[in-house]
Amino acid sequence: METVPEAHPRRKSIMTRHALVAGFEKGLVCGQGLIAQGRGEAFDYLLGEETNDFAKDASEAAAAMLLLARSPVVSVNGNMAALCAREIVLLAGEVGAKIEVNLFYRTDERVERVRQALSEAGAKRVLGGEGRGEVKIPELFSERRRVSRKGIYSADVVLLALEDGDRTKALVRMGKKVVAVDLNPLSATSQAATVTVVDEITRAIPGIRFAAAGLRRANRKALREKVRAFDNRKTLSRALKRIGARMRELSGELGRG
Ligand code: PTJ
Repeated sequence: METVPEAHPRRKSIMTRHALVAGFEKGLVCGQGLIAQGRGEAFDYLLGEETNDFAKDASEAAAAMLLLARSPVVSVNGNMAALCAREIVLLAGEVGAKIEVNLFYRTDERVERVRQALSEAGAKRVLGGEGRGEVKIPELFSERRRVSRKGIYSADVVLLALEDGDRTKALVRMGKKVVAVDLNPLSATSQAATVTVVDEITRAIPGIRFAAAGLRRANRKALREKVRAFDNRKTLSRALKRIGARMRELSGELGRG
């Protein structure tokens, strides 16, 4: 893999691209996943390429929700596995969640690659792609409808990222709570989720884990209060306001030139 000088101003972003392209070459990431990352980068740029306060607040609510859950599941796709497999395993361990592979562009081979990446990152058990153990989510027509009976199907809280929106809506209709990580506050996923962490996935997953570690000693009443006080509409509105403020900031800089 090409190296990027330590001092390069866009090093982090370039390294992330390298990780995705390497994942693509290994058959982990699909071609469309590379396009999805490009859209994410554009929003990340507008959001200042940092974890904003609204994302920190959402991570706290997400952590509380996962800790309160009876059967939490982290749903993993190709991009997530290529960018943060190890962090996903650590988060699942912190909140006692199962890990399940669920792909939009599903092939048996790619399910296997994602399972393998998660196992190599330390996952003891990975659900998804088990054939007879799978069931279909009602009213969902993409390949994402095939889920594990012991995982997403029976979960009460599902954490997902880089989604197309339909599945989030279907999961919410099934009575589940959905924690979504999505850099686009306007996406159907962001709008339909119970808690949306508007942040880049490689920052968001460790962010939720740190929040969960900080809440480990909190009692259930305090966790419930944290979840109750959270308002996803307001969070998305704060994200949009941040984009607006940053546009004004950047256009002011141009105006001074
Ligand atoms: O399940 P797979 O592996 O077959 O891949 C499915 C993809 C990712 C191709 C599919 O779900 C897709 O097309 O997603 P979309 O509709 O492009 O949505 C991706 C969303 O994630 C967009 O709102 C992006 O802004 C956002 N996004 C992209 N990259 C990141 C991100 N959010 C957080 N971190 C990122 N790195």
